Amino acid sequence: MSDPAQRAAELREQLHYHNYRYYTLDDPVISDAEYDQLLAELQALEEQHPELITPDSPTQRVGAPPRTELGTVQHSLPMMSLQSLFTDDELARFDENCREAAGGGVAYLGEPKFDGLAVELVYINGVLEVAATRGDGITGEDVTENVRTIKQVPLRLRGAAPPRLEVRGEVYMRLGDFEALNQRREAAGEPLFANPRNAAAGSLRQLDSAITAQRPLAIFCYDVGLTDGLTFATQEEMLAALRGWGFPVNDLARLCEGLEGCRAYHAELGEKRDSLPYEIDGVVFKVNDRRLQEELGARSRSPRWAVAYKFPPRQATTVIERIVPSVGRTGAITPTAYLRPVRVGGVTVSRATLHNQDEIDRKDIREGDTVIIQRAGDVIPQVVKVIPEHRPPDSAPYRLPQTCPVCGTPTVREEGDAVLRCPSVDCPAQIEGRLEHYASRGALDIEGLGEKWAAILTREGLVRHVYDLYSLTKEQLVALERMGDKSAENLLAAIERTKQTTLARFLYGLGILHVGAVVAETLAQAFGDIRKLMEASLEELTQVPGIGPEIAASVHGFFRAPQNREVVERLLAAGVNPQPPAQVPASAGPGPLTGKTFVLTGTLEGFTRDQATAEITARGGKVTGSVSKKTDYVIAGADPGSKLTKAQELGVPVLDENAFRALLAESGLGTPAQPGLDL
Ligand code: 3BD
Repeated sequence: MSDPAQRAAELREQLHYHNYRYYTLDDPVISDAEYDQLLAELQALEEQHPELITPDSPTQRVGAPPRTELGTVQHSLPMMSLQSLFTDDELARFDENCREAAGGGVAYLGEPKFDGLAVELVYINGVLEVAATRGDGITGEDVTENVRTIKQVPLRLRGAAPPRLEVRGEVYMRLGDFEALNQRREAAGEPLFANPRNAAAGSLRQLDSAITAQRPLAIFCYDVGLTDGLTFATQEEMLAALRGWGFPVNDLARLCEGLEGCRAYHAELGEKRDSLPYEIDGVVFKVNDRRLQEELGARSRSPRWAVAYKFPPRQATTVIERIVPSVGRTGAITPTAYLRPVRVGGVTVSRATLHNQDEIDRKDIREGDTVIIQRAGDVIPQVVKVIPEHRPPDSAPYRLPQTCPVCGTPTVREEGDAVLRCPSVDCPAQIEGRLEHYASRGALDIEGLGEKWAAILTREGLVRHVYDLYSLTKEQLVALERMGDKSAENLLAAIERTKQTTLARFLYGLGILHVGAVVAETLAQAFGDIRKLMEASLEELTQVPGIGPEIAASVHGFFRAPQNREVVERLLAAGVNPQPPAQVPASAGPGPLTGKTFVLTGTLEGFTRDQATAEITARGGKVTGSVSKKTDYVIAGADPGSKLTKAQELGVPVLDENAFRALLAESGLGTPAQPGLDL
C-alpha cells in the first residue's frame, strides 16, 4: 500500500472533516462505525510509527469542542479516552499486556458501555458544586444547572464525604423514555431525535435548564477523578463507595477472571443487549486492582489498563427501494421505507419507519436514496440521514398520497398535527378499531363486544363496515371458535338494544376526529337530529357555543365524505334510531344541579367520566377534581378511591349511580336514554 506518512496524513484530514461534520455541524456523512474504522486505522498506524503522531492528530483529541455559550470547565484531572476493540484477538493482546505487567493472571471489572454522554460531577463538602461534560477531556462545558435537574444525581452525598470529590459517569436516556419523547415531538411537529444518545446530549446541552428538566435523563456513574487523598484498592471497592454516596451504579458490573472471563461476559451482555431498557454499544473492561492500573499507566490519552470491547455496530448504509404508506387502526397514515436488506447489529433489516411527512421533508428522504439506518434495542429501525452524493439523478421529493391508499378517501392533515389521516369511518384498514370504538361503553355500549371480538369479527370477514353488525346471524356467530349458543344470543341481543340510543352516543360512536363524548353531547343539544347535523354548514357549526373552528372543520369535513354519509344512512336503515336529547326550554329555570359542584370517583356502569361530566354541565353544574367543603355531591361508582373517604370525612353527600340518575331525571332535561338499564 501507499507510504505510511502519506496514509496517516490522509486519514487525519478525513477524520478532521468527519469530526467537524459530526460535532460542529451535527450532520455526519458517514456512519459511526465507518468513523471508528478510520480512527482505528490511524491509531494502528501511529502505534507502529510513533514518529508520525502530530499534536493535532484526531487520536490526540477525541471529543467535542466546547461550545462557548455554555461556559467552560477545566477538568482537574484529564478525562481520558478508551481504546476500542472489535475482535477477540485484540482482547487477547490487551490481556497479554496486562498479564505481563502483573506477572500472572489478571482480574478485570467488566461493565456495560453505556451509549450516552460522559460527564464529571464535582462535590465540595458533599454538595454538588459543578457538573461538566467531558468535552475534549481537558475542558468541558458547564452543565451544572442542567445536571441538577436529573433526579438520579445526588445534590448532597449520603454519609461521610471528603472535602472534594469528583465523580464520572454517563448521562443517557432510557429507550422507553426516548420513544415517548419522540412521540410527543412527533405530535407537536417538532424534529425527532435520531437516537437516545443524541436525545441525551441535546437535552443536557440546553442553554435553558427548564427544558432539560422536562427531559427524562438518567445517569450511571463508574469512575472518580480527584478524591482528596481517598484511595481504593480495587475498581469494585470504588463502585461500592459510589453506591454508598448515593450514585446510580449499574448492577451488571461483574468481576471477570482473565481472558475467558472477559469473553464470557462480552457474549453474555451481547445476548442481553436487546432486552435492556437502555442502549449499550459494548462492554468496558478495567483492571480491577488499582495499583496494577497505576503500574500499567497510560498512552498519550488512554489508559493501558482499560478497553472498550465494542458490539457489532447498529448503523449501516443501504438503499431505499420503495416508500410505502400504510394506514393504521386509527387512520394515521405512516410511511415505511422498504430497504435493500442489510445486517445491522446482528439482525437483518429490510424496513425502517419514516414517521411522517415532516420528517421526510426535514431529511429530504426519497425513493432510491442511499441512507444511513440505525436500530436501538427492539425499536423499529430509523433512517438517520441521506447521503446526497449517492442520490440518483432522476429522483424527486417524496410526498404522502392525497387519497387513502386503502379506501381512496381524500386524506386530511389538521393544522398543528404532524399526522396525515384517512378520515373515513368505512376504511377497511381501520374497521377493527372503528368497530371497537362503536361498541365501547361511552358509545353504543355493546356488552361483550370489546377488543377481542372486534378483532375476530373483522378478521373472519363478518364485519367489514360497522353497519354489518346489524345483519349478523346466530349461525354466523356460533360458527366462531369460543362462541357458544348463549353468548351468541347475548351478543345479538346487546346489538339489538343499541337501536334505541341517544344522538350523543351515536355521534360519539362514529369516531369523528375531535368529537369526544362532551363535544358529541354539545352537538346533540345544538342540532337534535342527525340529518340536520349532516347538512350543517361550516358556519352553523362554528356558531355553536363550545365548538371551535377545528372541531367544526372536522365535523363538516366528515359529513362531506360520501363514504361517511353512506355509513350513517345504512345504520339508520338498519334500525338504529338515535333519540334527540330532551329539549331545554329556553325559559328553563334553574334545576337541582344548577350551580352545584360535583366530584366523580370510581367507575360508573352507564356513563364514561366524560359523559357524566357532559350530563352535569348540560344542567348547569360543574365537575371538579378534588373533594372539599365546597363540593355539593360526590358521585361514587365501583371501586371508588380516596375521594369517597374524604367526602365521608367532610360530610359531603355521596350518590351512587342510581341516585345520580334520579337527580339527572329531576332536572329539566330528563334522563339520558340508557337502553336496558332500569332506574
Ligand atoms: C461507558 C472514556 C475510564 C475511566 C477512562 C477507564 C471515553 C467516554 O459506559 N471508563 C464506562 C464508560 C465509559 C469508562 C473510562 N467506563 N472512560 C468510560 C470512559 N463504563 N460509556 N470513557 N469517553 C467515557 C469518551 N467520550 C467522548 C469522546 C471520547 N471519549
